[in-house]
Amino acid sequence: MKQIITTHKNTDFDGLASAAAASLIFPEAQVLLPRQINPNVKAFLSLHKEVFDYPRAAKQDLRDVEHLIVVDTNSWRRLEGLDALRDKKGLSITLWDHHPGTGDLNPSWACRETVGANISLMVRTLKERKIQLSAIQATLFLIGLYEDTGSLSFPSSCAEDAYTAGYLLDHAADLTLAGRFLNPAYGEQQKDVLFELLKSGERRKVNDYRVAMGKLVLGGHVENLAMVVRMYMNITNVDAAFGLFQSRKQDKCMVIGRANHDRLDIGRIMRSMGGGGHPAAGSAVLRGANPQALETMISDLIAGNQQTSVQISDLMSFPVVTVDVDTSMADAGLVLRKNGCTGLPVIQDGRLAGILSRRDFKRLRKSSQIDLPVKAYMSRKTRTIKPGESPLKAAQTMIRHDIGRLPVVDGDQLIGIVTRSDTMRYFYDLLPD
Ligand SMILES: [Mn+2]
Repeated sequence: MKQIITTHKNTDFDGLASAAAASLIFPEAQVLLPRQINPNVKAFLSLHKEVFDYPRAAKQDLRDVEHLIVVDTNSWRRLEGLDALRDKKGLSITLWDHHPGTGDLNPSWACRETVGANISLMVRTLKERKIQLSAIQATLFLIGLYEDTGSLSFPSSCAEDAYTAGYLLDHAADLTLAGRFLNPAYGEQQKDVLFELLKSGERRKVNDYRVAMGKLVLGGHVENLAMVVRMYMNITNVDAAFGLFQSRKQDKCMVIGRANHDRLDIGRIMRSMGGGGHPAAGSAVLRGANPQALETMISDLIAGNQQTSVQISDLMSFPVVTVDVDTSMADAGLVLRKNGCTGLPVIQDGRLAGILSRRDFKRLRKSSQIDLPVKAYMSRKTRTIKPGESPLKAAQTMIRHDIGRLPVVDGDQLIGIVTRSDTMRYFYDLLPD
């Protein structure tokens, strides 16, 4: 065995697909997989044993290895059973990796780019070398691509990932088969946990967030609990859901959180509890913790979450240009033009009485009507927003009612205005360049 291809522990479909692609580029090389492989990947391998029959790295004799090909990881720590190669003299390493950072593999040749899935980088090389794909290979590659990019919907996906999907579909990748492996099995165990969460869980309001929390004692290991918590969140239609799973045998409690709200950061809540995650998803494992106390802790962390997030008061413009109900349409028109805006709040006795927009001028029939007061043409059904609400809420309100601006009202005082472009600028500033 002179050449070896390998990928990271807890091998996912992107890792397996990339290893299979590397073996098309280096037909002489032997693919060695780690022992730890994700359950759905294991299921795929056992179904396709005739095509992808790869031994595990742990039991191999590595003395003759001269060339190591690594895909979908850039660090030794994530490889398995290859420690003997770490300090081997004259070993050349070839690397394809889509993770950020340079890692510690020190390759002699590398293709490193942060695309959504590593398989996109592999397919680029296969295309350059005009290597043909079978339908089974194309299907495996597509599963890897879709798993790592959330079927091209994750923010990390890029144009090349989408072109790769097109290329693989052109080579007869099978979407029915892909769908079966992409949707992890929802079995009896998951069903029991979900029903128990629905039955015993509680819904509560923390600040303005709707939160569902369920506690459960588990007899043994249950796979895919995170998927169950996501379903629990969707069914109860809340902003965030938490599952607190106590182990019957060990004195530990696993907390899994999922959120569906732009102002809740589950990752931060979990980090405060010694775990981790990103804004929409996270988990933590706590020893010797009482689930009752954990519930209170999560509520307190959500309550404390509010101050740091962006509110309407951070986006709105003020002071607001307004007109009085008795202002003539002619003067209001001048104010609109002078300020380059498309609508104005209308004030009566210091309070918001309506909104006048450019559209309202189309209802002027005779030229003499330009002298009529604004109150004859303004719209009185005004949607408003409170300064403490979120940019997402503002965007939803504007989209639902097809309006371009929302007066910001505190009590009965008009304190600012937020426009469609203010909220759009906020959302687009969140996107990486
Ligand atoms: Mn990957």
